Order: sequence, then structure tokens, then C-alpha cells
Amino acid sequence: METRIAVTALIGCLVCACQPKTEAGKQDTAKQPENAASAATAAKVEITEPAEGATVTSPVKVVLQTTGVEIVAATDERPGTGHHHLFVDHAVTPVGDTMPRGVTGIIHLGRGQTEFSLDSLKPGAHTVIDVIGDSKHIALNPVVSDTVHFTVQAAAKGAKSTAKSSARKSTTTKKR
Ligand SMILES: [Cu+2]
Repeated sequence: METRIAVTALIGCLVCACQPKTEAGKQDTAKQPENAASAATAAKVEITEPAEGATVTSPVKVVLQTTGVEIVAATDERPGTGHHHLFVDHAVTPVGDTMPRGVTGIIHLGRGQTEFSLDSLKPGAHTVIDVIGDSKHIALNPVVSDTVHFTVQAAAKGAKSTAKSSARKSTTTKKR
């Protein structure tokens, strides 16, 4: 319930808080050459799954690909390292502030994970923003972040007992 409100807030926030996204780069990232990273000194993160604009089913696997920053556990304080934070339908923490724990919609991948499964997303539009933070859970400076928008499709299999009429309708709704 709370996340729905957050979505509205997030849309407004995205306009100002996020760096412009290169849509062109997103399009053909099916295969990202690894040596392209060595040329770039600037740290970069990309949410490679789900794809921008994709329609997916729950659970939604989020895959993060990082260059220029070593992804480590939150306990690692070495410079040049960090861990991922997923803002799920949630506005990002202001730069310089500690990304809080225990907040719905803010997920610390504090063991250095580069993948995460979102298993409680409701059908509909969602936004996930990844922000790499240091051992103090403060966003790196300059900010290393990526955003992806996707839609979770309602389960079409009629797994629930209420799916009697929707099973017939699903043929029409599934067509694209
Ligand atoms: Cu953290």
C-alpha cells in the first residue's frame, strides 16, 4: 500500500533527482563487451535485468552490472568499493545522506550481491533505481546509479481460485 504512494512521489522525484539516462545505450546492451569498461575510468552501473520498458512476471530478478567500482560487502571500507542499494518504487536518498535501513522499498545488498529477486511486486508499473553506496551507506560521489522502469504482468495462469472468468479474458489481454 505504501509503495503505491511512493510511486507517485517517485515520478516527481525522478525528474529532478536522477541523471539523464541514455536510452540509446540501453537498446543494444544485449552483449556488453567487457573491454569497453577498461577505457572508461568513470564508475558506472547498469541494471541489465529487467530490461527498460519490459513486461515481466513476478518474481522479478534484478541484475546489476558494475564497472569502475568493486562491489563488496558493506563491511569493506576500502576506497573504490561499494555495495548496491535498490530503491523500489521509492525516491532515492538525497546525495550525502545515509541510505536508511529497515525502510520498505530501500534494499541494501550488504553482502555484495549483484543480483536480487523482487518477489512481492504487485502487477503494474514499477521503477527500480540502483545506487552504489560506500560502507557508510552514503552514495558514492560522483553518484553511480541506474534506473529501470518495467511492468509486472498479472499472473495469467489462473493459479488463484478467483481466476474463473479471467482465464477466458486472458487471451485478449495477452495479445500485443
Ligand atoms: Cu547500504
